[in-house]
Amino acid sequence: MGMLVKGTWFDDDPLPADGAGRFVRPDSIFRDWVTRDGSSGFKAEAGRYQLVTAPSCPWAHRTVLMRKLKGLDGAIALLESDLPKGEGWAYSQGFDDLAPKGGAFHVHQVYSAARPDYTGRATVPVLWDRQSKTIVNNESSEIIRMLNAQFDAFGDAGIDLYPAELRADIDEINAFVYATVNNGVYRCGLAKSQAAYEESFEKLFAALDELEARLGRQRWLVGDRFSEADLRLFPTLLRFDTVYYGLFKCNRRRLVDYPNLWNYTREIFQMPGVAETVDFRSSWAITAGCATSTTASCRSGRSSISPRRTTAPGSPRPGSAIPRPSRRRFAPPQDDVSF
Ligand SMILES: N[C@@H](CCC(=O)N[C@@H](CS)C(=O)NCC(=O)O)C(=O)O
Repeated sequence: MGMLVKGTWFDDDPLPADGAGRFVRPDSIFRDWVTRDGSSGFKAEAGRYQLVTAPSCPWAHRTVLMRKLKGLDGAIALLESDLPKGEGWAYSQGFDDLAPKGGAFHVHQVYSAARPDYTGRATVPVLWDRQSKTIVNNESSEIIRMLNAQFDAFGDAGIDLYPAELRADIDEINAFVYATVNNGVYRCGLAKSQAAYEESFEKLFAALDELEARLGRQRWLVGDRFSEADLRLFPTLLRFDTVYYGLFKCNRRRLVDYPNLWNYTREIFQMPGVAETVDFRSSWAITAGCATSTTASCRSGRSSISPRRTTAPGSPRPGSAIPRPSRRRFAPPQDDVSF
């Protein structure tokens, strides 16, 4: 995947893991806030901020969804990766004085522009301040909170996906969904040991069973309305059968095998504006490290250990019967998978 070391791009980087082989997601580095009144140093203004994303990334998808649902298309510019990954996320165009170099613009240019000696991954999403030419924030859970509440002068102030009376419940379910599902699929796919994979696999499917039961009792995760909790679960469910079932070996059941979760995902997909934010083809191809977003010819992983997985899912169709693996299959993660 590659990373920046003191502002210079290196193609190789270690997959972060603990001693037991569990994938450990690095913390996001840029954690400033845009506020309505500008007291944070970053005032909410139309045209001032640039959101840099990639269509395959579920974390970036959250921010694109919130921007769309809040009607902020005209206020916050969006740059989505539209080229195969090279030095990380790549784009056919840059913005302002951040221009393509050698035929492509890369998100790592945003990081080194903000902090010339930056060491770390160049992840999306990024919220960039065009005025002070720096990154405000690169943590999706915080960017969506800002878009939800701080830009009401420029978007739909009638929509509040994190209302005060539901915050405690939203925070609680968010923490559960993040640990077991959002990040859980990555902990399956990027585990470096059989034990770490099995641990995350069991937690993931126990959580999906619990969410399935919950959605049998209520239409939305919290209260009786669509909230930030639903917005955060949706990008992972959307990619489950096409990406995580096969690529990350999350293969006990498909999403279509859970009637409530499947209907819930379809309902959100049909909400006005949501389908426009979805790109299934590049979600699979780019996550898998494919050479282009429109072909299925992937680079092979460099691991010398052969995957033992024998069953590949076809294109999932509701109610279709596909061969199930008789047991969970672990395979070392590909080294060019995005996380
Ligand atoms: N905690 C971050 C995680 C973002 C993240 O890890 N994004 C991945 C893509 S899904 C990324 O950009 N990885 C760097 C790469 O693939 O080159 C957030 O939620 O914003």
